[in-house]
Amino acid sequence: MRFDVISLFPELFSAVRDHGVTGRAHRQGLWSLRVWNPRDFTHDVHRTVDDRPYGGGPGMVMMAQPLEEAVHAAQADRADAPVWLMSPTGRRFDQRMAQELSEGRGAILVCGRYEGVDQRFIRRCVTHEVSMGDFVLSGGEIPALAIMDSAVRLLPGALNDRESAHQDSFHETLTGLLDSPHYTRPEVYQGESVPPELLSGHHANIALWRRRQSLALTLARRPDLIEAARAAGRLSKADEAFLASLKH
Ligand code: 9D3
Repeated sequence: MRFDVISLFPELFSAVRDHGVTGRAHRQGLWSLRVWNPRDFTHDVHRTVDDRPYGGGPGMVMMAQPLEEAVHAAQADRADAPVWLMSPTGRRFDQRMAQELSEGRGAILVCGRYEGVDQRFIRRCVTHEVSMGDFVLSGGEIPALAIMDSAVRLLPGALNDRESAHQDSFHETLTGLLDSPHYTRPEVYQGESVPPELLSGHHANIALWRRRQSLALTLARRPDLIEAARAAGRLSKADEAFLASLKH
């Protein structure tokens, strides 16, 4: 898999190339990364990449030409790659999109800065626009890092056996429930004990405790996921009885 990133801040991408699960996968040759700076595709002495918006208003707009030339450079030997623009007005990125991305050959990720990018670049070059959600960032770099992280960790061989034991499409798409709480040593920390169910060694009781913790947490924090699980036929009679017991 290969990612090409278009960004005014190329140094940020060492985060995903050099560290953690994605760094290890990169060293294993499971994916590669090339970063292109639009400033290197300017033709004026000031290396201008932005200008004032037509029609007025606050902030600056990224010019089409340096972005388009950077995309063309990235496309030189992979013209078929989808071009994703990181945009606050894009479709919200989710686990299904991560999964589909990980099954392909990669993408060209374009990171905007300032107030936005010239619409003619979007029309001419961009195939998808994606957002991380309803909060304001200063640019598309952190979304691009998140997208690469989410896709690379799904590549076969990216996770070791222990890391991948828990990974499956049910747990990792939003048809699942929220995870139950985790505990590790020591058994008593600052006077607070691990829940006795987890110390019992009784596997059926442990599974029941975790299931109930998941159901209660999901009902409290993400009732939409309870509804989705119910609609998908993923709640048993026992689950429904437990959920009903929480309401009084
Ligand atoms: C506060 C400025 N906004 C005025 C209505 C527009 C705006 C322009 C540019 C807001 C953010 C940005 C920079 N953000 C991104 O490039 C971005 C982003 C985000 O801010 N939130 C969630 N996902 C993304 S993807 C790219």
